[in-house]
Amino acid sequence: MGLFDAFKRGLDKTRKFFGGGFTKLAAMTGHFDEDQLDELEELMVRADCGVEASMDIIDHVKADIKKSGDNSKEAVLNSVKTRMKEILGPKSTYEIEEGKLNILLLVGVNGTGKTTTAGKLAARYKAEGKKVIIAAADTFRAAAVEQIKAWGEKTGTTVISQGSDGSDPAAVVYDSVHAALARKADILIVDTAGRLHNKKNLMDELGKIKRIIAREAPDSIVKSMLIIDATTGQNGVLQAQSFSEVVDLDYLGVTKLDGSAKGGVIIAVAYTCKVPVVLAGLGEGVDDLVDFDPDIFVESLITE
Ligand SMILES: Nc1nc2c(ncn2[C@@H]2O[C@H](COP(=O)(O)OP(=O)(O)O)[C@@H](O)[C@H]2O)c(=O)[nH]1
Ligand SMILES: [Mg+2]
Repeated sequence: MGLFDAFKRGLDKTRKFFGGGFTKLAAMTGHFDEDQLDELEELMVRADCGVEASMDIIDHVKADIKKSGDNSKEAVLNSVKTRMKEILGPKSTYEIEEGKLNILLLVGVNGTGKTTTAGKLAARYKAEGKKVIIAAADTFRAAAVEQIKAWGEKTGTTVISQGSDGSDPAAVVYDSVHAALARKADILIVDTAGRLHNKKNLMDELGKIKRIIAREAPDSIVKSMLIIDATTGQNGVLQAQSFSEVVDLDYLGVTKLDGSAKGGVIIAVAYTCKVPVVLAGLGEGVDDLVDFDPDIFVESLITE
């Protein structure tokens, strides 16, 4: 299945919501006057594109109409798409550097899909012939270590863990970094805990992990990726804001686009937080992970 079809299938619910509303609006008169543009803005807010981004998009649509005098459905669709693509920015991809140890820290609140994404990424890199190690650094929940171990078995990936009884995540990272160096791994994926009661706690924990990495593997390439659950809508935007205050985020990954009518949240996140979305989770299976592509996303979100 091509990327376009994968997105299209994954974004089915959002597209039906969006496309259905859009068609209904246009069907009234075949074009968009002031009232219908207001309704379009409301529709985008309801698809979780965020109030500010939706207003921005409609402002651009209005400016385009003023310039061209064309307020047909096609013209408005095109303006919306163009502005959405501008907001999302150019395509950006997480790529590992050859000949180095690449360390990817997956962060985010509980249940967003960090562990699942770690498993999917492990499978992806294994398929490319890379040496992959996973650090089971979520030591807060008993089930968490078992869950990541299951992904390790499924994908044939070594998982470094120390048990699930509140042992120190930083110690797991220490062991994992050494295992990765000894085995000349290409990538170490660190599955962290989401449940850290407050910002200071989170900052301390991630700070400690980063210091250990800098000390034990100074030549490694370290990146942080925040995982957001699309079904949580605007909550995801708040998470992106608060995590970017405490962690230097390099990338965003958005999961559960398949189960959500709130795929528009990607627009809201991109508008408020200047970190590129690089991964999209489109299901629970090992292959349900794609590199995010803004053009394809927008084209599959808004189709006639
Ligand atoms: N439908 C769907 N479910 C997902 C996706 N990613 C994760 N999940 C599910 O979301 C739940 C929480 O995922 P998990 O990886 O444990 O989240 P974590 O707490 O951040 O590690 C699990 O039931 C996953 O199977 C996705 O892209 N689509
Ligand atoms: Mg987890």
